Amino acid sequence: MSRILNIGAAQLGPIAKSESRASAVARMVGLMTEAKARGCDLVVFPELALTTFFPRWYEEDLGAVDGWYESEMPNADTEPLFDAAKRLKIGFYLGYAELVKDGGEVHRFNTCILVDATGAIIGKYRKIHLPGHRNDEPWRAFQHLEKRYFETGNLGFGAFRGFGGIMGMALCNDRRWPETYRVLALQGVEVMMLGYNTPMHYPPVPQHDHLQGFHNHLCMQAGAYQNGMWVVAVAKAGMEENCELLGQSCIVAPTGEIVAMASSQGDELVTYACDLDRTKEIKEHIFNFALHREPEAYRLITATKGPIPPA
Ligand code: ING
Repeated sequence: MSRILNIGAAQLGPIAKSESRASAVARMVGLMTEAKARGCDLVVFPELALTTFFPRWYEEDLGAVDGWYESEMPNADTEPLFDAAKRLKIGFYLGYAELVKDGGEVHRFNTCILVDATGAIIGKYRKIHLPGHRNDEPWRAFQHLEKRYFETGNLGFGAFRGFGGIMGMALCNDRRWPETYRVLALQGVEVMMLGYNTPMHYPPVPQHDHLQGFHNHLCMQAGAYQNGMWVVAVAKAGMEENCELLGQSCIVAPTGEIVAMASSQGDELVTYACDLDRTKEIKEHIFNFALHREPEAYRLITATKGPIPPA
């Protein structure tokens, strides 16, 4: 038995600060069209795929950054993506900055959605692991102000039935945390999709800069194998507003093997015929949760935020 899901990882090159959403959307519709031509059922786009990575600049007044967010989805700028999904009969994952007006309050999230081949939004996720910092840190070559511009996601790590399987979503820094994969796998997730914007230079620990590609794949290969899921990870890549972003978008099999990877720093589609039933080789054997997990021994994982060393 095999349930083949043809997935496209649609990497984007840089999006300039001055580039319109219409331009970014046109690039993505082009990749979606190519994905359909290659037989894809689903295409995954990066995190914050509609605009440049705006958390690299400090703004005192949050109102000054509102222009980077979407307050409706779909909207006039993104409608062409939904129309293309319907016309081509292909689903997509899209990362974007979400602004929510709730009564008199405004909430800002780093968000992604899963849209099916009819153009319906069947899943939504708001980023839980927000990296970086909250206040201006001028010592840095560039800022990473996700803790300033976004609230912690309030939808949890959700699983969604679609595309003949159980799908899960994450965003960027989430892929570095094993809890992300495990909470999704405990819901039966067979495919985890995520977009990322990862600077090659990490100001607090520059001696790791040369390891960005290694750490990127290390986390996802481990997460895929330890949880028996396909992982589809898609970069916004290249030199974007003087900040070099990691590429190497890839598709990882439940065995942990990288089966497809981008080799450019620009707009590039890589695809793979993912057999969702191959997840069983892992889920029913080496990482058969029901058979082998011992949750009683793991209580510390949710009991404390930080470590509690021995006295
Ligand atoms: N970006 C980065 C990421 O987790 C980062 C932040 C870069 C953390 C390098 C550690 C090292 O890939 C986002 N957007 O989360």
